[in-house]
Amino acid sequence: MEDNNKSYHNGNDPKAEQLKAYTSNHQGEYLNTNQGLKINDDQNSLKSGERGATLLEDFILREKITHFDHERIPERIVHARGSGAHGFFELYESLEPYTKAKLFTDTSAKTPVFVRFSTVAGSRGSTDLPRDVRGFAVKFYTQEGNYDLVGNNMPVFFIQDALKFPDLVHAVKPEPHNEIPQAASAHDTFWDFIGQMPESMHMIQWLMSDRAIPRSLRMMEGFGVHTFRFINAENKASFVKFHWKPLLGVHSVAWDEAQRISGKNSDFHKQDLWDAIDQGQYPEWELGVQIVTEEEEHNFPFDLLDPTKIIPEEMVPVRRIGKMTLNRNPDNFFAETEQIAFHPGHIIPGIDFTNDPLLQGRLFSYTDTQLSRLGGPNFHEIPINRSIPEVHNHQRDGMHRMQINKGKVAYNPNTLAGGCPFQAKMAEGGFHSYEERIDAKKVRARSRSFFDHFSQATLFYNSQSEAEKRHIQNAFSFELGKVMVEGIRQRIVDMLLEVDVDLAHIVAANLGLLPKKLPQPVTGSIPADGDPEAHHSFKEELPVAASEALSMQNTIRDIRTRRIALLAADGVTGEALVQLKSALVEAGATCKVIAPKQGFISSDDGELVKVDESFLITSSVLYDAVFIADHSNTTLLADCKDALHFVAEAFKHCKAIGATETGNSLLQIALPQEAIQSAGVITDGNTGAFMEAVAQHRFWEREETPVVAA
Ligand code: HDD
Repeated sequence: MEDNNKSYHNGNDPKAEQLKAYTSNHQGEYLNTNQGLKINDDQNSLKSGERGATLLEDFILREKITHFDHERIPERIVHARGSGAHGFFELYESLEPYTKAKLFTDTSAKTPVFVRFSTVAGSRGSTDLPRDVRGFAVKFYTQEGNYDLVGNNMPVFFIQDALKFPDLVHAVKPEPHNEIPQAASAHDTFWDFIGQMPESMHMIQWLMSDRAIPRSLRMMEGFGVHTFRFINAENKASFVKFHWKPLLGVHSVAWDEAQRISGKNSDFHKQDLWDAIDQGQYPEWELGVQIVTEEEEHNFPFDLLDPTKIIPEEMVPVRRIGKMTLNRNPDNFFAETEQIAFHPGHIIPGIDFTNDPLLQGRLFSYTDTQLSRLGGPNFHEIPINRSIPEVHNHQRDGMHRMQINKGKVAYNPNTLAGGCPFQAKMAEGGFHSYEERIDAKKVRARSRSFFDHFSQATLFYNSQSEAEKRHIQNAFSFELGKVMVEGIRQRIVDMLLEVDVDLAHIVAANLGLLPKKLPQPVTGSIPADGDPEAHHSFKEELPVAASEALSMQNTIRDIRTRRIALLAADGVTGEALVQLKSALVEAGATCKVIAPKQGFISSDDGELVKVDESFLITSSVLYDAVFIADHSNTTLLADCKDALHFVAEAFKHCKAIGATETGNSLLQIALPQEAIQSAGVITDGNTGAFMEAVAQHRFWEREETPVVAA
């Protein structure tokens, strides 16, 4: 029997090895048809005479056009727009007391992964920066088969039951009569649905927070969302929630900036991920778990099976058990990122499901969708989807079958093939569903323990910094401002009253409304059986008033991989520019020289300095910080309207700005005095202080400083 284990060690990447057999490179090869026939003219079709009609006989033309005509497959019904990368996962410590999954017990294995990040609502060709949830789907190619952790960058979900998923998606997608708006939740149907769905209020807080506009895919958290089960070798179960913690911290852009990025480079995140990996700045996340024993299941003032709830980290700490590194870009977007098929039902021994009704519905949906998206039941044979263990079963035939199964036996049990392939006992790695005791009536109902729709929404809001709260208020005001039907706006504002009174009043004031008390929810604890209020929401007292982990204010701050714009023109001080660049690059940042024109500028010492981008083709929103390089003569840059706009806009988006004494003349024109003196604006050319400011990410308090952005 094959040993799937050994190739995981000694730095080998069994998935990369497997994919090699399917990759091809045209270098030095002749052009030929799909039948292998060499082609000697790929410029002209076969005609009756040079000016004549094209002949049906031209099989080369027909083959090429036919293939082209069928190049597209349906995009994903949700999460259509995505970016992917290869990498690996390494375990810090064995979790043997909780799970028998080798992925989480074998600390010497390096498990290959493929990760696909996505937006949810937009089409495949939409922008990377809508206000939206981001998908965070990881396929682990383990020794025991594929394990998919198909999560999001937010730890909760809009709805509690999968039966509502098509309604949610129909509500958020462009409206069906006119297909407007693309990749946006700011429209009537979404908020109409949310207004009828108080269970969504916690998720809505996350969606209106800056988490919905990440600075980079590399700077967002990931969550498995549901509570899953770990099963150990003794078949004992515990509950587990999964977290991905980015080692560069969790950071977001400003909403005004997000909208501008969408215009300047709608592939901003895709490009950022690609470039980081290409330049060897490998994105990294630690995998964390919150483990709850079966005995502790009911110790919480919420239900572990309810996907609209987190377990606050103060109640169950996140234990960091390993690290994922993304170190290889795909060779081909379609073959890998587009054709990868995730499914929360792809699990391995040692991991199992819970009865979370959202998860239960997902277990049906994912395979089903691949059947139409990837065209049949053999999508597991597409190279990116293949497991490392070779597949041996009697599933046969179907569209696009690749495997050539030998012999005449396609059934089990059999004697003609010696009983092969054999069933594996548990001790041999066979999967065995957890024997959960179930003794219940068959009912179409929801547990009353799912009815607290507001307390965690309040917890989230209370945990935010002042700036984050302001962004949430503005996000609600923006989204509801785009809603045409006033009754829908009013309903949401009324619901917000149950989350936070100030929030409701601020948003209402921005919309010219007054929030009104809803008849529900009732405040108190879980209603008793037979209580007429039982189907209504209630609000539970939580033992935690605010949770540090929920605010991005408390995250890691790091200059590494930050993009710095160095504004320069003829007369730039060559020596100073070289020194500045090398200090920034040394610290792990990326620098680009931006000047009025592409090509070269000449420095004060007569040397030519290469320009990376002109103002025409770039924008401050594509950078984290800006430094006005030292010049012997500043008039050239200070006269440049684009340079002034660049600096004013960077200020507006609260970014670090640096300048030497000569750069100050530009600052004086671009910014009011109050702005020049504010935090994160370095006017004395101090490189260390500038780098410190870049690492801070943003100076949100500056949002209060008025600046007339060009
Ligand atoms: Fe889903 C795709 C995450 C609920 C049905 N989902 C999809 C992807 C992610 C998630 C990251 C993209 C995977 C990829 O990159 O290919 N979905 C979630 C999370 C959920 C969730 C975190 C709640 C906790 N999803 C959910 C429900 C259903 C679906 C309740 C249906 C009942 N999701 C799908 C789908 C998709 C999908 C229609 C579209 C494309 C695909 O599966 O492969 O089946």
